[in-house]
Amino acid sequence: MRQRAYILLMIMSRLRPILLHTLALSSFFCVSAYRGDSNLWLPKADSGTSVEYKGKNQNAIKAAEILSKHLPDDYFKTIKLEEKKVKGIPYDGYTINVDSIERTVTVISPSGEGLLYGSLSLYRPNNCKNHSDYPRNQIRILNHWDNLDGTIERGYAGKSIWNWDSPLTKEQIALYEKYALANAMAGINGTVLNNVNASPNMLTKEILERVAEIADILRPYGIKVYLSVNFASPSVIGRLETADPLNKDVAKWWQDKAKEIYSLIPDFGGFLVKANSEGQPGPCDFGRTHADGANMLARALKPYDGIVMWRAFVYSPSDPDRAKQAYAEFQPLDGKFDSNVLVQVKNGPVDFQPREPYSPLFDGMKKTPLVAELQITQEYLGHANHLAYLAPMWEEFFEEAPQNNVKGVAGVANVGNNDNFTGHPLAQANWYAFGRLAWDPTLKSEDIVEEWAQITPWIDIDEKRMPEFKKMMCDSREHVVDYMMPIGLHHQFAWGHHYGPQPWCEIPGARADWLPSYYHKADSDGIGFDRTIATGSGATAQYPSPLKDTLENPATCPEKYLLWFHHLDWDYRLPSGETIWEALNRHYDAGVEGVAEMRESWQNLEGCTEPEIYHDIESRLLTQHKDAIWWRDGCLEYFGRKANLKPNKLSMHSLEEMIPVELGIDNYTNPSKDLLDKVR
Ligand code: GCV
Repeated sequence: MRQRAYILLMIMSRLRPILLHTLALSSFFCVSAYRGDSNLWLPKADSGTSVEYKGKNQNAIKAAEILSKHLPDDYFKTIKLEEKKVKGIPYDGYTINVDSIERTVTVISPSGEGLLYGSLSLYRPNNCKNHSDYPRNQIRILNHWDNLDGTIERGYAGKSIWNWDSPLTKEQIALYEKYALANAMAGINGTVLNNVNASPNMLTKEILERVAEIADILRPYGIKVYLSVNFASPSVIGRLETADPLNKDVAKWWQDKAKEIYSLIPDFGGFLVKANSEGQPGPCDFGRTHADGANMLARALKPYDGIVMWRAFVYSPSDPDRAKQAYAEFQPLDGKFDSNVLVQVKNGPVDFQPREPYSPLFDGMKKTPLVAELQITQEYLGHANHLAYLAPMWEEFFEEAPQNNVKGVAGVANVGNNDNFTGHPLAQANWYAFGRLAWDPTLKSEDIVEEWAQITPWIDIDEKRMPEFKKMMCDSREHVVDYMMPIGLHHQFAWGHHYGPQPWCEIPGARADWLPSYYHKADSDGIGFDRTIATGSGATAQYPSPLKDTLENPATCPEKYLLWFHHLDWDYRLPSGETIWEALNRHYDAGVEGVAEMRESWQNLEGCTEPEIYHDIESRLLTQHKDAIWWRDGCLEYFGRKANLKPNKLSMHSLEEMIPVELGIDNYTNPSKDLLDKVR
């Protein structure tokens, strides 16, 4: 869109003067690469402290090494690490005793991991005090969707940090150490190195040797390495004629492979498997069940204490409701998995949308340990351009979904080889918050973000400005929901790369459940997906009572999930008295307004980081603001045309302009500001 028309339209729509001012300023900013914020939340090197540790545990030795390089608190002269059992402290928990007279801190734990976590906890603000803690989940794991060619599926911070081609260089080792310490400080204890859309070549000898090198670097930091495996590996790299899990040769192939892996990596964690999903091979190709497949792999890993995390992200193209399918396929298998299998379930029943109700499998799998899968990378939340602090979303999930059988939490990583690791500098907070919530899901988003800001060296926010920073961060995800898909709308994204709105998307021959119209079902009468038992797909029946009944009735269904579960007339009135159309307008406008407020907050926070980072974030917020307007106009213009209604505010973009917009990017790319300014 041409600049003059753009400004004219802005004036017409009476947008805030601040927006006009900053949009005009924007063309002067040119953001270059910088290295300033690559230190994540790691402590600064200084004189360190004197440490006493007499044991031989590698994690405790690492803790002692870190403490001797970085002083957690200059009041204390000595830190003692003691490995011993303490009543009430589990294996990887710890307790801290402070002697203020002797100026000594003692970290006590039954394990080296506990000593490491206890030691690292001392770097959190005001944490050199008597306290105890332990991880609520045994598995706290990143899932990298990194490919062997260096690309990262849904990765927006550059290429993969893993190197598969040659022995590691000094720089790579230093990078992995930084990654490992950052993870350990957040409480993360595992990492799956490669994409769930796994190449069979991942299990070749050459690659496994590289995996072993990485595992050696991460081990002292308490981080186990895991791999995603391709279920057809025996017939691709093993040259067997089948990958049927009930075939003896296939089972033997996996047993031999496990033996080979453990000979290289004695503490290898296990396998993550995406099977019979989005074209990946799996046991169903041979008429077997997911349990048959998972158990066969689990038995190969069992002698070494390895585990299988088997994903429940499945949906066939033909079913009338994608949201019901994982439950329909997996719930009947509850109780049929071996003890070292965990079923890994995405937080919501569709796919990492800005807001989803929780997956009913968290209710339905009563006899199976589960791993809750969250997405840290922002596939559906504006990639690395939009500020969306995700802890509030995860907090909502942990509060709403039953956690009885959840033994692990997995996060699809937002880590790449960009200087700052995460593309958007503030997206580092999501990586950190993921780890902290995996450790203790009862922590509060606003406390985590304050803690993160206080320990992150490239950011310096005084007490006076902290409330503004916290508000900006904590409100950001709700703004995204508002300007993208409020009141339960979902999957209105552009085809393939999922950046920007495309409620109008039509691709000849495409799977229906990959198209926005499958989800919004907007027509001249109304909008929304009817998932009720009474008249719709019956997805509400997958939830237990009384929740089922609450969701079934539009009068009691929470507004945030209304169009997820109901198809409602345009003039349907919410309890507030608003029609659906009015409520949609209110939310979309609030989303745009919310981004304008975040930009104002960021201006008020100027000086809290070095200018280069400040301007980078400022520029990304401007892109987000333009994108929010694009989203609002795209959705309200499109739905308004269906409903024969006009948006409340004059749009800045017409549907005729927006429909032909093509970003032309792949699934590995964050669209640049210049590209977006050119095409949208
Ligand atoms: C790794 C969504 C994403 C895919 C991803 C898949 C999954 O469909 O768009 O990129 O594939 O989820 O979680 O397996």
